[in-house]
Amino acid sequence: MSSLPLHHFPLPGTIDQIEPITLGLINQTFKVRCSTPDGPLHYILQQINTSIFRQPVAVMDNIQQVAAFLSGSNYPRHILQALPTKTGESFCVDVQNQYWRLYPFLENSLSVQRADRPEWAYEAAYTFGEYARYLADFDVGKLQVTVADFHHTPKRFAHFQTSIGQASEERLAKARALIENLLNAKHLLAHYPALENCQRVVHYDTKISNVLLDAQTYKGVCVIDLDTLMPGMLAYDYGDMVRTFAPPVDENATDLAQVFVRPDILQATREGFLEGIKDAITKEEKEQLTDGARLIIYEQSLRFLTDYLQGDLYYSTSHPEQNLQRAQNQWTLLQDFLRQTT
Ligand code: GN1
Ligand code: MG
Repeated sequence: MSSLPLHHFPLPGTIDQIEPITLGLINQTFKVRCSTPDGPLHYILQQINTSIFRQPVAVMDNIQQVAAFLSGSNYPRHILQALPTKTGESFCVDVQNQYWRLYPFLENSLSVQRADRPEWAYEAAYTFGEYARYLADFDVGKLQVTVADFHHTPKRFAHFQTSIGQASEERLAKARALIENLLNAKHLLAHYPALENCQRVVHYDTKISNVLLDAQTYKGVCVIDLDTLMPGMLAYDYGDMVRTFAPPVDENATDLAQVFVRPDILQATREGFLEGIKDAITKEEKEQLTDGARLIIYEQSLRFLTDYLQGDLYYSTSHPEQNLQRAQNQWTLLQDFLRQTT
């Protein structure tokens, strides 16, 4: 950890604690504490995973452009913006050619890992909806597509099909039943063409932990994890909210009896999102939301199973079956969502 490139940043006082934060599946993150005469200050240091974000400079440019746009509006919440390095950049590059950025840690805020109360689901969905509303006039042509075809479900399906041909016999045998199920659900892709008009600024990772909440009031404080800010459709972000808010357990849960859609949370999520975005959503976009959720849940199951069949190249895992279990979990969630919405 002594190799962390903190010397690139003009930090105050003395760094006296660095702890890893291990919740995300993609980037490496550390909480850094500096002791100063006025008391401790905390920061979030994060390495950008360049095997996934192959254009880290473009990622940071998207984040800073959106931050500048929101700063020029009357956006009512904290705007996540990287702190400048000693040379005024929004990131630094270490001796191993790794990219890092530093964010202020927002004191008195917390992130909940699960939407266990309808009020939390409402508040986080409202905050994401409001974010989209304030960005409705941002020219998406200025954003770079840093991960191509991120929610192009038909292409995710095609990768899945390819991965079946590449998998080991052992993994194929273990995944056989789920592979059949996912192949047989291909008809869901018919909803995709209506969702291909990417004219919105989309977050692309709208789990509840990506809205910091006020530690006392649980009101939204800040939208975080902006690496995937890209052009997209509102239905993508709504879909990922449904996928991650609605079930009482997360995608790692293996007790599938616990994987279902909680109707009250689903309703709070929908209401929060629609009240947050207000009249900045069109009738057509509103009609696409539920189809978007179906596709995003289906897609996540495809993505986890693809990774399992490819030997866990993308998502970090703690045991060999984990991506298969995650794919099963998401498939189970999809079944319940379809049951409740058709
Ligand atoms: C990844 O690392 P994390 O949790 O922020 C992934 C999302 C997936 C999610 C599933 C860039 O996000 O798309 O939905 O894992 N991000 C990327 O847990 O692939
Ligand atoms: Mg993320």
